[in-house]
Amino acid sequence: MRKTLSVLLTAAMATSMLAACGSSNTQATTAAPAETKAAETQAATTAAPAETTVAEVTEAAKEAAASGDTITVGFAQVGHESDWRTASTNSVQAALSKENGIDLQFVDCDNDSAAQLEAVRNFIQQGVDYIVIDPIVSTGWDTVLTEADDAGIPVIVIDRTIDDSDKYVSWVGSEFTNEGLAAGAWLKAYVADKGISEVNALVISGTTGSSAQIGRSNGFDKYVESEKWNKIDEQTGDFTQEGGQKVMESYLKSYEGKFNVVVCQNDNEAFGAIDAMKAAGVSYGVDGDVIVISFDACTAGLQKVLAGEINADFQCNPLQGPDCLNIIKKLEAGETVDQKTFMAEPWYVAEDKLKDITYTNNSGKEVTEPLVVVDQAVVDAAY
Ligand code: GZL
Repeated sequence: MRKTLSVLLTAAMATSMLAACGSSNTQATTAAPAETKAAETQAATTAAPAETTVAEVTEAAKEAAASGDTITVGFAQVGHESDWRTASTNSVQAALSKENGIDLQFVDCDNDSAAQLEAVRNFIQQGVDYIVIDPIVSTGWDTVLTEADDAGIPVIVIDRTIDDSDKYVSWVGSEFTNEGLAAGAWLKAYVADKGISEVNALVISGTTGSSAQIGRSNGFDKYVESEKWNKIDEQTGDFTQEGGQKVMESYLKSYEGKFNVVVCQNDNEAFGAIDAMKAAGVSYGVDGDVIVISFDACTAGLQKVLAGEINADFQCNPLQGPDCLNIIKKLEAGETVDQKTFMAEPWYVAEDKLKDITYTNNSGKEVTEPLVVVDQAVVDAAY
């Protein structure tokens, strides 16, 4: 609120001057209506700068006076493409709340990288105190992060990574390559235990160029190479259920009867792939012909693991809200913050056969990690 008030005052003066000479309408347009509940409760604003009225400025001044030191945070969220994303949005909005002294400006960028860059530029123009970004893709960021840096606005990155700039104060998220490596290590142990000699795998990948897609693909591919598995095809389902279904329908046309594993890079893609296999009469899961591997381990995903429809689900933890708040509070107190924070993420399986997996992780360290057999209590505790 500190910066926003001064910007509002400036904008109000600019608007009244423009009005005097017949300015064009700078009315804000709102982002694509967010499908997530949480996003609906928070007015989603977007790229176009809002038209500021004197009344708004007075209101802001009144609010700022009443609320003392409210911190304004601009959050450019990927979109609303998955159950995981809903949990991520809910987590950030619950933590960066008015009760916690935060005025959150939320923008649902609807999986559109250009809109996300524009949203960040608007936050800079508004003069927010902090910017939080979950980057749709991992490149194309250095210019706008330089602009935020020049404006003295700290940037916090959550979930996915930005790989072509280091102009942000902290990142909290997942080691996506380890997720892919763990999936490969589990599949190696699982087919050995089942006496399956051949792996003919199809991959439905996430949003192309997102660090989640890059990491999961790279990690799993290490096992494709080392175990000499046959990876028949890899196409993007864009982390959506519709995408997963469409890609699996296409795969069934081309490869029915020729594959025994499908790797879906998130649960929503797995739901779509399962619907397509069910419609085609192809059996899948614990008692089926096709082993189903998924990522995220959201509640609905773990329900399908419990039902034996998904054989293994590698969690990706979306609950970065509290970390975001903690980082902002530390920065406000002039404390240093960790540059990188990795989320803890369990690996879930349908069958009580393998106790753990051992693999060399992305840091080159050999690790042994437990496999959690899903029961109703595990589902009930999911995010
Ligand atoms: C991963 C996250 C991915 C999830 C998908 O951290 O960015 O995006 O795996 C989500 O469900 O859409």
